[in-house]
Amino acid sequence: MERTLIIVKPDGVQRGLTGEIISRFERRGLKVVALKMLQVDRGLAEEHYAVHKGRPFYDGLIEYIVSAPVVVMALEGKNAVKAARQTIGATNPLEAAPGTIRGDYGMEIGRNLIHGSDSVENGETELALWFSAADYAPQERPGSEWIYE
Ligand code: D4T
Repeated sequence: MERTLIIVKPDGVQRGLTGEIISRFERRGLKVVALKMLQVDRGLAEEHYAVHKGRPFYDGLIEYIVSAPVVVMALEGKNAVKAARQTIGATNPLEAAPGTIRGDYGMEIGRNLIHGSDSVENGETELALWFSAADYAPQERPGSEWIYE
């Protein structure tokens, strides 16, 4: 089983889309194993987006992430990283397929509603940044044989 980090960004929370977003992952078969709401401080935002430092959109991206609370979660499942990225859609909502979260709810790259880890390795690093071991509530769920063969 893999884990991936998902952040419902400030626009997603303020637009009341948190429940809709979580339920899309749940209905697909991904399991929420950690979940919290927080106001992100600048240090955490800068660490999370360190790879983008120096790019023209970086300052705006940091301002956006610290502008209002986010909801952050760890999702678990087989190929969770790939499955979650597919459910999220392309980075630019105008290029995201209809049926994806960004394709259904987004209009601009700078308000793209949600973050999902882009590789297993980055997922592990990001999860360690946002959650500690005590935040996890791993569970066995009945019926997983109807999601995975
Ligand atoms: P995140 O990291 O938010 O899940 O987005 P992606 O993984 O899909 O895309 P990314 O890392 O390339 O970009 C991170 C974040 O920066 C914003 N962004 C990106 C932006 O505002 N303008 C841009 O030109 C790019 C490339 C959107 C997502």
